[in-house]
Amino acid sequence: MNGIFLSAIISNTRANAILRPLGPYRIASYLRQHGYSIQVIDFVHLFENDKLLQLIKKFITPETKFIGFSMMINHTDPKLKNFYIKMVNLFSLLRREYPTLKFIIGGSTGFAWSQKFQNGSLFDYIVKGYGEDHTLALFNHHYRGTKHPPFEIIDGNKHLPEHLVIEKDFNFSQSRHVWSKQDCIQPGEPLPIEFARGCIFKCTFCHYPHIGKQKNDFTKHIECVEEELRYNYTMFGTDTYYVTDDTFNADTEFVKAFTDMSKRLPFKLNYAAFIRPDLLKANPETEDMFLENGIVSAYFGIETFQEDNAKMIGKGWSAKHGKKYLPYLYHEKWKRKIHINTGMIAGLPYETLDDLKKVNQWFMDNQFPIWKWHALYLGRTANYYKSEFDLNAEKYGFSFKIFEGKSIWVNKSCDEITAMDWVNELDNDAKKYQGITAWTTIELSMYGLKFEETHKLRNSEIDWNYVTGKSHTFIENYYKDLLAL
Ligand code: B12
Ligand code: SF4
Repeated sequence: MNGIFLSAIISNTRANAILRPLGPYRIASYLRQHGYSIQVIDFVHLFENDKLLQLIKKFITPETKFIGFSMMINHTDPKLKNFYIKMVNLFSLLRREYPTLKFIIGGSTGFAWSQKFQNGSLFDYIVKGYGEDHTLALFNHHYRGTKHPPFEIIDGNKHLPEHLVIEKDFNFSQSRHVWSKQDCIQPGEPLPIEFARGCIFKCTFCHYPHIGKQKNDFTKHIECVEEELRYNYTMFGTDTYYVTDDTFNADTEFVKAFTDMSKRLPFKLNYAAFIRPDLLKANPETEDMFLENGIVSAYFGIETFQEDNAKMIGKGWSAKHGKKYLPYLYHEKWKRKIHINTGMIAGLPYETLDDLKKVNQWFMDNQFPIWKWHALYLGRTANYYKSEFDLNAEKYGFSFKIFEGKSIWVNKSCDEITAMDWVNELDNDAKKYQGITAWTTIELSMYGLKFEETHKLRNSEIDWNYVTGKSHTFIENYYKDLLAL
């Protein structure tokens, strides 16, 4: 193998959730298209150390020059401490045993490891942002002797951020993601898929750097989408997807083309996606399209119903129309056929815990299946992906203080630690009324649980022992398939 990439998505609620991240596979597929052999070893958090090492060593050959790691999690999350230690120990060991290999980290939070491991002590390269062109340039340099791609030195590490111009080869709109036999997709497994990159909005709390794009920039041609869906169905029996786009309905024309395409497919498509309800309301014809095009679960980032907070984060619509539109859409228009998952933020300055408890009550009274609280994240330390809040915190009424040696934000109603406590309390109060998240309904479908059933059940009514058994079997089969390659 030329490169081996390790990856994991760790659910913050279920240790054994089975979710593939798209990023490392996109890079693997692109490099394979350029003649490199790449092995992704996924779900690394679910393997015991000796098994993981056995797998890695199986794929290290005299041709191997790169070991990669893909990260989407916040590594400072105390719940992920054990995983963090496991990966640091693993990479330290690999570096010692294979001193000539290059170690490379990517993914939306990969850069955050730079500050902790300075001067190339754990990784030789840090790829920041979308990584197809940079990673190909690195491979070409090390295998084919081409020019080294430009980099910046930060924390003594070599960073390859998107903004450093290199020769552009990757064309997203016409790109075709190919899942390979090497990826050991299990029969009928749901897969992540992307149709567009970048977001047309600019929310002030958002840490994603590609915001404020024009409507049609970086959207895939519908023919490429159709080809990919047909291929996955033929090869792996996959008919169910996690759509990773930030706003699936950013472009009404795309939603229309997608709906028409879904009807041409030789199977019934199912998917979950992030949808903006303001765009649905503004384009009511799309409300009907979603009843026809296979969506089973929609994720709405409402964040707040409070007017000043909503204006401040750039989602004024949520306060103005959210409480009227959401019940109409879920109960009347969609007749509960589409599961709605709402994301809310705790820690914005104009709401107290009592106010948020009333919001909890509103969701219960209106019989929504699931809403999730997230503590506002705002920080000064990360050296990439800065939100408008991070950059201009004082302008929005935030200041910072030190708590247990760490800088945390403070505003007039709470601070970062209090907001996290609020999230625990709000989640606890809501738990017994809630069902499962958009992404979990997709995962559970591969264990034979039907959407029509899981959407009606409360979390406590799901047979989690059965689910855990099935996810163990999944990992065992995946492990055997990797060994058999
Ligand atoms: C879909 C998604 C999810 C899904 C993933 C489902 C699935 N099956 O994939 C779910 C809902 C599970 C999820 C969860 C979380 N997410 Co999320 N998620 C996204 C989203 C919208 C898209 C990610 C994606 O797949 N993009 C498409 C792929 C192709 O892009 P990519 O992952 O960036 O990969 C590219 C590069 O990073 C790089 N790359 C990736 N891996 C590797 C590896 C190597 C070796 C190399 C060289 C390069 C490389 O190359 C890839 C191709 O260009 C992003 C926003 C965004 N648009 O990026 C947020 C985002 C990544 N998520 C975020 C967060 C905060 C989370 C959570 C922590 C939320 C929470 N509080 O629970 C959890 C963490 C999950 C975990 N524990 O691992 C933040 C990260 C913020 C930050 N940078 O600090 C983002 C940016 C959202 C935001 N606007 O703030 N997420
Ligand atoms: S929070 Fe979502 S809608 Fe807002 S800018 Fe970020 S990706 Fe776009």
